[in-house]
Amino acid sequence: MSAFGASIYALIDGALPSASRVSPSFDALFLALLLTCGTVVIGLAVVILIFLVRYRAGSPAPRPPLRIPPWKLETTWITATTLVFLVFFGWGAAIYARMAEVPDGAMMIEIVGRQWMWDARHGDGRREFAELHVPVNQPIRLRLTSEDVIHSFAVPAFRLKNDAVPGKRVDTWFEATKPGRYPIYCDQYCGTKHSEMNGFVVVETAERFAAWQARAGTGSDAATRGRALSVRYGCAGCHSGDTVVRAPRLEGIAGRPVPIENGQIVMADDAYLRDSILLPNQHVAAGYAAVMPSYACVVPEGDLLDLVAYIKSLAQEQPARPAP
Ligand code: HEC
Ligand SMILES: [Cu+2]
Repeated sequence: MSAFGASIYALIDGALPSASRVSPSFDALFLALLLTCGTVVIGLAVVILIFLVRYRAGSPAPRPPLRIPPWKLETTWITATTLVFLVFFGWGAAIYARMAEVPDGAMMIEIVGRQWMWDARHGDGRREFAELHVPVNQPIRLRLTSEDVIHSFAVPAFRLKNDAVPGKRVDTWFEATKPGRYPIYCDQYCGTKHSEMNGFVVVETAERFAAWQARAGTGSDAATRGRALSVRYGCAGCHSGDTVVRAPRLEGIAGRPVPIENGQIVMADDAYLRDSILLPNQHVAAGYAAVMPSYACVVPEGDLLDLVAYIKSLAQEQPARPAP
């Protein structure tokens, strides 16, 4: 690269660094589209200008009749442009597929969008607000959701942008390739302080990330918070066994098959636990009355993650479920 080319590149990289595994291929496509469209726009403008002057009314330029049949001309340009755009379509689809497929072994981080902050929860229960520490060269699976309205988690340096939708969990991923601090934005207008819903992804080397983990402590982990919440929301009142209401014990159900009302057996995975809290009448546990209230508009998304973590932490305990 020439010195001039290198400095142009440095300027662009300074304004918008390219710091993820997919960003070079994303940028190559973007540049190719820009060059193709730019060439067409400038080429057309030049031709229009030349024709304007050369064939102005009363100019002596010769105007011979067309020698090729018009249908040939039309078929040629329609075929040529279609082919060019099909190439871009295929190229874009290949990159999209790569961006949509989370690689195996990715580290899972849950992101909850909320008016107006980003709340990140690491696998070990650590929580961060408006900052997200990740190790370099490690694929990260982000599970996005929202507590209130639609937000969009965007990190331009990673060419990453994905909506966080209430009631849905959407997976996306990135792999940072350069240590540094990269801005996070909310890219979906979400109310008064939308423009302040920012943060930073802090990409660190493996050693510095480990040091950060040690410094940040384990904090109060998700399961501990969930235990406190299960008292606050009154779950324990029904589910702790020694109560008037007959409710199944929650020990030892997570990750195991559980019988439900219509004789079916379902796997008590994250989605089942979640649905049991939000839509308890969807799968009623076999042998129990459908008396559990729905917590759909009561438990915010962040608390739901903690409650599910708490029930999962009871997975190893003896199933204390009385025979129905
Ligand atoms: C009024 C009593 C009551 C309260 C309060 C209550 N539950 Fe339940 N829960 C039940 C009953 C009864 C069932 C079994 C019937 C059903 O599946 O709807 C149940 C089922 C469940 C299940 C499915 C268990 C299985 O074996 O399939 C889960 C998980 C659960 N509750 C979690 C919670 C959480 C978390 C809370 C608090 C946010 C909560 N419950 C609050 C009564 C209650
Ligand atoms: Cu937002």
